[in-house]
Amino acid sequence: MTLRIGVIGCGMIGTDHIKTLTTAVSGVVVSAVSDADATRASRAARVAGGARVVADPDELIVDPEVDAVLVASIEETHEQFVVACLEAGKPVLCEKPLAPTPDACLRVVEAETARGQQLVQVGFMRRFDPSYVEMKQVLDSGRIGAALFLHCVHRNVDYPDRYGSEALVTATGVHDIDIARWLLGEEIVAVSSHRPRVSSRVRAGFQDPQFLVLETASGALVDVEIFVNAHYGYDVRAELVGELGTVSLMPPASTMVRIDGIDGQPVPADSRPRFAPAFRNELQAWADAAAQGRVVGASAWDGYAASVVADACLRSTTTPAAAVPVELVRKPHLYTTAKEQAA
Ligand code: ISE
Repeated sequence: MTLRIGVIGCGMIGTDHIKTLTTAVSGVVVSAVSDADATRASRAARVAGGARVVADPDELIVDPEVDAVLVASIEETHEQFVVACLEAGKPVLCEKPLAPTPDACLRVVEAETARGQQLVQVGFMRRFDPSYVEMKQVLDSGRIGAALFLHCVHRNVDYPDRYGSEALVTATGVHDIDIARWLLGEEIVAVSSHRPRVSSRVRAGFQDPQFLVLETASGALVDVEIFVNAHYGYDVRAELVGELGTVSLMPPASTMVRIDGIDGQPVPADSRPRFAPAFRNELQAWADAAAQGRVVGASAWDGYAASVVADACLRSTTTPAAAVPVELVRKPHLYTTAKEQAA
């Protein structure tokens, strides 16, 4: 059976997903697209090889020729579209963040819990990146012992003007928050957020860089440098330090350039080349699971938990040097693992 996918939001990431679904994912077709901008929607429909343009996203969700929905519109619209997908009983992959606030994320969790069936996957694509997957395998194998530290670096070349300083945490650092929870397999219980000297290259009033310290339930520490006007390239790094050894990410590179006395690897300009395998694997895994009525990857609960941690980081900037506790609601049974149920 071919899974017919409807895509809401045809900006950079939505169109990139359409291209990947159309050229590199098996068993799917993008059957319908929708965007507030009709020109963008038509362009995306052509990328899909001739998808139907549906002007009203709510109509796309209930369209009988749409089996599953990918939401890549602006984050303020995510809750509304994801809840509509739940009401229509359709699997949905929602770009990160699940919604702009913890309360909005919790409403999605509650809507899904009330339905009693998981349909929501959140687009935390790093969970499908081969280098992070290997890092988790090394940790889970026990070879480096228990995790003590996770050091993360998240640098962008530049940043859209529409984003304020909070977005460094809620839209960018949220990837590192999710990957820390996933890699270490536990919740973050306290955070502190630091606002160091601002780069002189950024617009007035914009806080870049920022630095987060997250503490896990077992006491491991995660630090995250977020710097979104790093100019030289898109650079994501991580080193996991265990009791017996460490494991670091090796960003994919296919060439080594030697010129003018320098030996080096090119650095990509944004996340698309760096995480191309992750996006492809994520979309394939989502489509395969959706076709079987399952959800893989980050759940609505994960989207909610990441948002609560991000929100605590934002609150911590108003109380410098004091750790702010992270308080989650009780995890619904729907999201608990067999290990958690046995405990
Ligand atoms: C951006 O907000 C994203 O969502 C991308 O996935 C991420 O890789 C990038 O660094 C963020 O700034």
